[in-house]
Amino acid sequence: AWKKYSAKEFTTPDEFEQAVVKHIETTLARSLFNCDEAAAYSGTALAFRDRLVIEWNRTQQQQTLADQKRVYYLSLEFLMGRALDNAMLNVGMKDVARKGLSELGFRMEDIVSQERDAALGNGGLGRLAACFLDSLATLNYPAWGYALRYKYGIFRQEIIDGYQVEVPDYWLDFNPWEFPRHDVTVDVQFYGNVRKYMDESGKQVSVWENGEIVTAVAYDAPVPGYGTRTTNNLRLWSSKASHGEFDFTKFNSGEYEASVADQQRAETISAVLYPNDSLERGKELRLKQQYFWCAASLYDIVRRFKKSKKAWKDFPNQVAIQLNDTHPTLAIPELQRILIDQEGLEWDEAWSIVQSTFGYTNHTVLPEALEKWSVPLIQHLLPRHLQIIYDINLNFLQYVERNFPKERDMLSRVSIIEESNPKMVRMAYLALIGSHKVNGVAELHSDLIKTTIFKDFVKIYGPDKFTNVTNGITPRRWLHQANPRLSELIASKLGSYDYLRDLTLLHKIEAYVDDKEFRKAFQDIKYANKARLAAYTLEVQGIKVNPKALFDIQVKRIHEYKRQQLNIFGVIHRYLELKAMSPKDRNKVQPRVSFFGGKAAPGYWMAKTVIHLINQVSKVINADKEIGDLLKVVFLEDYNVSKAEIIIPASDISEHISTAGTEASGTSNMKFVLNGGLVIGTCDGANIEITREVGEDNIFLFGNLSEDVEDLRHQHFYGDFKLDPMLQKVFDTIKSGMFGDAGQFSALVNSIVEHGDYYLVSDDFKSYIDTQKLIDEAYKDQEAWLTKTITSVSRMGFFSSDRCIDEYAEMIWNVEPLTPPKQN
Ligand code: 26Q
Repeated sequence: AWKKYSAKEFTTPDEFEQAVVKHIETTLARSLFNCDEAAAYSGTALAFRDRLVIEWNRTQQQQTLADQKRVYYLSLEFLMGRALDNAMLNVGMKDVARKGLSELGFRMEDIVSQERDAALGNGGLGRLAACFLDSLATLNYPAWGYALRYKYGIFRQEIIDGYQVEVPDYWLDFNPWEFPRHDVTVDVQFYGNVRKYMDESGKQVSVWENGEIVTAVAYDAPVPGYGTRTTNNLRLWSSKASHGEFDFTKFNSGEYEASVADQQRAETISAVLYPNDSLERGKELRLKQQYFWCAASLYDIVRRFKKSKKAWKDFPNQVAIQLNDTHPTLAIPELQRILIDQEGLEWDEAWSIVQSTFGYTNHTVLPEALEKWSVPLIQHLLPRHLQIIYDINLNFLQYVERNFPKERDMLSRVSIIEESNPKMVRMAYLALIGSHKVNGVAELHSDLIKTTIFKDFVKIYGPDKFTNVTNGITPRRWLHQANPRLSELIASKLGSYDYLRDLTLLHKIEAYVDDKEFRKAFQDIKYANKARLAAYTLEVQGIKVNPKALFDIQVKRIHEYKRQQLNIFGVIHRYLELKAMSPKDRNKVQPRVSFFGGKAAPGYWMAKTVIHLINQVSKVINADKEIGDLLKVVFLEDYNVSKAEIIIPASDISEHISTAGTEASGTSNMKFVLNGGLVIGTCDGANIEITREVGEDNIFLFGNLSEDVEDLRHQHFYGDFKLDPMLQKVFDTIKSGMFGDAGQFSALVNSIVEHGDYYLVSDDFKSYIDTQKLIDEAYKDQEAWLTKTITSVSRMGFFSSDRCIDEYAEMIWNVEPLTPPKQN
């Protein structure tokens, strides 16, 4: 019999060093004589990987034997960031490694920062999926993530002459965290035709045939939980030609080039993450990605279920599949297809299994962001699925007709098929109809989907199909890792790090809000974090900022609805006011640094214009000797997860200023407050629940309310539009050419002045400026400010993604945790 392998685990710095050296010399076949930081990173990662893998295998085996319901989180995006720091935290040997590395002559921070981000996502939705994986493992839920193994993650952003330039992000050079499973493959079909025939029993059978086959290869990555042995799996699919390297028939007949071309076409499917770009919508390759990933994942899930030899009606008791937005909606017709075409179930039985299996999370109410695919494209790429979608729609519309016979015009409104030219498949409707629960991601957002985009469906299915799960963030990465000193301070008062597993325990630090020593320590930490960001800003942007100034930060994807333009117009207004002051008055002004960061989708011109304006304004203001440290403007290039870990702990105030009703939740708002920063924000998304938790006195809210937005937009078009006079001055300044050729910014200015100011920048401008003044005043009273921040941190327990995952488990998935055995 085989002996069970037991990794010789390091427990001392010495043993750790041995493990590192072993990996450098044998796994990497490198000499120790030129061991640089990259090699030290590799050795360290591999040493920790060894320890993860043992628990990973154990967890998978336990989950297989336990035979209980599992969660499958289908997301085209997982914005994981770096893995080593997280692995060290969860394995619990970071201090040992720190000592060992130091004996080898390295600083931990330098080694950790050698790792490239796994940037397989655009922004909030992708990072949410990553936080969820962390919480699922930490809470011992048997859960898998499924996504694509993009060769290129989200592009890297460079700023050249003030303009964004996109650079490809090839991240797979050295990735110790993934394990290729060349034996786990799925053949996925595209194109072809559907043949119908009667079988012996007289039953109609459909066969999808003559298609083109692409093979999906599984790559797995371990997802360790914090303070538990549970290590879940993230499975990424990579595409390759179905015949392997070459089609030998083609190769032998001299069509060498054709055979290589086939191979490249197949590999293109998983080549690149799509940026969230309206110009890229509707591209065939994106639809191919979606189906490729859904088909491979479902095949894998079904294969696992079939091993249990259970009856099909048990499928929803074994499997919960969560759809992260509409991107995986094709999983619905795909499961229906598997059940009726391949497993021979009747339509109704299959459909009830499908509906019980899926849950759908919506992340937007913006109509232009709702996914639609043209019927001809689906017909061409997935002919059988189109038939099934039509049958789903027919059944659904018949149901609606029976139950609402008097509301004939509702039928066209709720139809999955939009009767446009060409016809379009409305993916959100298909996702909703094929799921048993639909959730929004913050209270306001969940209310809004019921009264706007899904209004008719509330009538059809009743309100219980709809629910809210307010987003959350993992305190492991967003407090402990990003802000180790604050984490340590909190632990010193609470007596342990238990609060990292139960964030509601944070409320106990409110008792220290008047404790002199605690306050001093808290303030020192904030200052050190600001100094760290200042050093970073000098190093990479070449801009010197004073850490004593008020740090005002807005970092997120650049989008008109998020209103970075409101922020930069506010900065220009501030500059004009400073310039108009006497030197004596200027001396009383609160110095401020306005930080911006975020990527614009490559084809989103207005967003790119906003970036350009920020950089032009930054150039002018930062060079103004008269203004000096009173105002600095910084655009932080290439905002990503690992940069967020430096930026977020350094804020005094952060901006979450979307037009009310447009930001589904926001999650960085939670991260900033948890790290001792305050928020200026609109009554939108999770800002509202943050206010409920921290108290109105501890947040700076401004602007029009969501219920007034429609009327205001109407007035802009049919009343006369009156531009805010302060904003008028800002526009006059831009037009004067102060920030370079004004023509470059005319589209941005005109979107407000001429084209109806859809995002209400002018309506909210005064309220925004007034609130910024309040902030300047409040910041002058440093003691009162500190009290606000400490109080806020202590009240943020609700926003842990652990709470969020428990709500999904209870209300949507009906799954239980699987506790690992005590260490043997
Ligand atoms: C769609 C079609 C083609 C190509 C790309 C896309 C695409 C990609 C990404 C569409 C949307 C996204 C990402 C959306 C997103 O990040 N939404 C955010 O989700 C967060 C988590 O729930 C919320 O906090 C934010 O409010 C929401 O904007």
